[in-house]
Amino acid sequence: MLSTSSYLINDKKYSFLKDLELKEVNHGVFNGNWTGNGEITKSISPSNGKIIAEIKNGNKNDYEDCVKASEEAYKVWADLPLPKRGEIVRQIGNALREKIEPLGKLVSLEMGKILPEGIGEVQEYVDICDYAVGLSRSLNGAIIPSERPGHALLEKWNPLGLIGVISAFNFPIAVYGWNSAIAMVCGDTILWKPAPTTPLVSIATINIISKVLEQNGINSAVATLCNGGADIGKNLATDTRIKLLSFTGSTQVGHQVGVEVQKRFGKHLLELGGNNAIIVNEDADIDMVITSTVFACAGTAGQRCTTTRRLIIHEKVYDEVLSRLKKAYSQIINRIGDPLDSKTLLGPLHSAESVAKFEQTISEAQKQGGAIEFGGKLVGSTGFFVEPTIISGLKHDSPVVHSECFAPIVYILKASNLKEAISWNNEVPQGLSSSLFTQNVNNIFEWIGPFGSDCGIINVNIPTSGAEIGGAFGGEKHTGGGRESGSDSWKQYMRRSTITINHSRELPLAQGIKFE
Ligand code: UN1
Repeated sequence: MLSTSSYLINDKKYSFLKDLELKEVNHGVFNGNWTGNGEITKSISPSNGKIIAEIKNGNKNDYEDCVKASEEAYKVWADLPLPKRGEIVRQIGNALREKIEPLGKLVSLEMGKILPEGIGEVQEYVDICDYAVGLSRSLNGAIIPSERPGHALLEKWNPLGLIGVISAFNFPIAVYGWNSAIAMVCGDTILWKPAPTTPLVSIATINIISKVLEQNGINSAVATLCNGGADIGKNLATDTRIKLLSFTGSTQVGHQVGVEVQKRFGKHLLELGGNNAIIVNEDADIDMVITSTVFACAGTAGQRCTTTRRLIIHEKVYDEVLSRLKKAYSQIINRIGDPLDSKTLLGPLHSAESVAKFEQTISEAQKQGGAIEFGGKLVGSTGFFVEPTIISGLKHDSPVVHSECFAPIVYILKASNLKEAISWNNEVPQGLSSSLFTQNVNNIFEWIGPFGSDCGIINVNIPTSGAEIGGAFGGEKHTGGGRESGSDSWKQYMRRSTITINHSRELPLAQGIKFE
């Protein structure tokens, strides 16, 4: 029998696990019932490398059962009035609110981000539930003027059916929340494949959702779960029963997913890598720059897709920004530690693999001419801790500057004017998030205009990370082009029907064509 590791069960510090009622912790599959007949996977704590729990993944049959159960649940779910589905999502939001503390702690324990960020992530899910409830009473179609007498031209939105969500380790709950809360009110059912390294968070989340569904007499296979590896991902990509596949992860894997889904003319929503820059113009408020930069570069140990990886500084303020930034970094270096500890500002990287990539990138940057201004080393001998790192001296188009490494490494670049800085912002393959710090209104409009930032997210006087749920989240180019969360992202979870109704006794053809 597999269970949560005894060191956790017996330690008071982890008593929050009881609040999450992780009774079936060994089962990584939910198809209306908890099961799992695949290989055993281990959940590891990034703070100490110890095993938190062992989980039974899903195999091909488990996947098949999830699809069938979800398709069955769809028949009833899609037929409910939208506000009724909104009411269920409201209750899910409330159930998450009640468990925000233990769930946030579990995110910190399993993913490694500090507790305020773990809780913040659950808050993002709560927020999107509220947003989805509003949507359930406002999502509407259109009536378009028809050119023919006695005809009505309408646009109506219908659910897609079963959708797949593949989420990444860095936001093990929020990104599922963005997708599932919106998809649920839209009338879809959802099959979730979480990152292989954050199974417990997924189990705790589905545990909460399924109880709400069951309390309302609804088939809980509306939200199914299949933990597993690349095999389950491949199933989702190639399966014509998955009407939309929402994928968050690397550009490389996302590219393969996109091609596979496209081969069968399925829909995909891709949230891939970023290489986000903050531009500090000569007229920037430097106090705001420093505070924002520290959070955007070192927050979440550099593991957000919105993390700032390039700091493009006007030559007139370059020295000042660099020296103040180093001072700020020297304060966080004393606050590296257990993400569940309230004093910690910088938690560990997520895995041993992430640490290896950090080391590789540092040595690559040095080979390409980079100088370490701050950090660059591993911290301690247990867990996956690294120093927040600042690297100068690289060319704006060095290969290492153009690639994404999920670690707290920022490259600082000296630009001679805003035009040059904007062209550097845009020259990378990725196009997720970007920020400009300036006090000049003309610069702001240049930045948000057709020749400004080419990213999906364009900020002014705030960092690149920390987007609100109300806007559409996503990016251009190698970031994949998808948009999820707020604004009109809901349209991706539905199919648009253009409807023409002839309510006359005549049969006029469009464009005035006569065919008699
Ligand atoms: C991600 O890194 O995959 O904008 C999502 C942010 C968060 C979401 C990040 N609200 O930083």
